[in-house]
Amino acid sequence: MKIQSVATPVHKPTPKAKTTESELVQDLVKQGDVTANADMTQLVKEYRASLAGEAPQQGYHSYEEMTAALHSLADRFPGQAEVVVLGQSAEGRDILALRVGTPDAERPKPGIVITGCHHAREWMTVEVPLHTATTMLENYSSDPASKQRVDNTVTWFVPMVNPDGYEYSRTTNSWWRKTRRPVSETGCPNLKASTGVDPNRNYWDGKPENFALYRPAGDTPCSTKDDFGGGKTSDNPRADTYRGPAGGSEPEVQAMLNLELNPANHIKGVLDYHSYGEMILYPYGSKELPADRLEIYRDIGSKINRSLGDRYDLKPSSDLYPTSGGSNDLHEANGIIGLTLEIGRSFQPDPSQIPATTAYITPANLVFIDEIAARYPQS
Ligand code: 0X9
Ligand code: ZN
Repeated sequence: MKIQSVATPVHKPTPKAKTTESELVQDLVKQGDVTANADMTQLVKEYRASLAGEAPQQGYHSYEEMTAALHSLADRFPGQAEVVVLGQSAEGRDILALRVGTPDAERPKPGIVITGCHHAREWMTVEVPLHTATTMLENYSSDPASKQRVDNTVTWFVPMVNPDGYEYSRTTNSWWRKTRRPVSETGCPNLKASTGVDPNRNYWDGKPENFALYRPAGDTPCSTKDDFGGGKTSDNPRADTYRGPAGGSEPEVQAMLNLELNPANHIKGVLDYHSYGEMILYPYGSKELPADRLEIYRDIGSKINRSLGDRYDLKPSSDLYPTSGGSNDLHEANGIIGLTLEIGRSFQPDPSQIPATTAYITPANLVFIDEIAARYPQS
């Protein structure tokens, strides 16, 4: 008997005619995908796989698998962890946090947020928060330092801030960066509708005094000619760095700000994972940090860097490239320590790299938690 293979239908974008290494590099440069510390060979390999619809999705958690992993941790450690729904994405997926540690309304513990996957294609950034949460909980009863962290802080792990974009990147176009909301109302007659907003350009807390962090002076609405950072924050809905039709317009950003700025949560630090570039970035992306704050960021940042073998570059976000509407700018403006870690040297390393990468990065999270706990002890 002949056994017929039943292949799962997968979407394959039409491969481009141009396939030489140098043409792919040119594409990547033109698209703004080549930044500091790129592993060009690996990046080109990933891009080529993306164009052929062959990105290595097996091994990275899907949204469903990530959801199951968080619930499994909450079930295994009911006294220490709980799954919390922060809000819904544009396509209606729950944006999930695993809250590790028990809040104490009488004597508030410092709140910490560790986020991954604002940007859809940055797959490893989902794995890092998941792995750190797992490690902290699994070591709870054997390692006094783990127990102390879990007991004395409340850490919210949000592995997938942008679940719609992530699933689209995993299944359809692995190079996708933004969210997936259809933006039909751009608010600008001259700008055509498109899909998706860059969530790391959309942050604004609704406070007039912080509006310039979303749209700096001189950047005119509906004009792409004066886009902040030379286009790295754009009013063009088709751009990969589209800031959205208004500050804080996107449900994913609203979900995060509702968590982070709610006084009841006592959030003192946010560590936001991105890829790639082996960098530790501190605010601002859109202006300069005052000296007293700079000192704190340099101190925490260098301790994180030590935990990474001093391999990372510690610098202001604006040194990478200036942007507005970035998460950390709004954290800093609200008195929260906000750092970005750009991990790795490409977007989608082979899944065989996941265990080594997450093990290497997890100490950075533990140092961050310890630093926040030391600076803002339980009151
Ligand atoms: O552009 C971003 O949002 C981040 N880089 S990424 O390649 N992951 O997209 C950098 C965020 C840090 N902020 C600024 N550079 N302003
Ligand atoms: Zn990113």
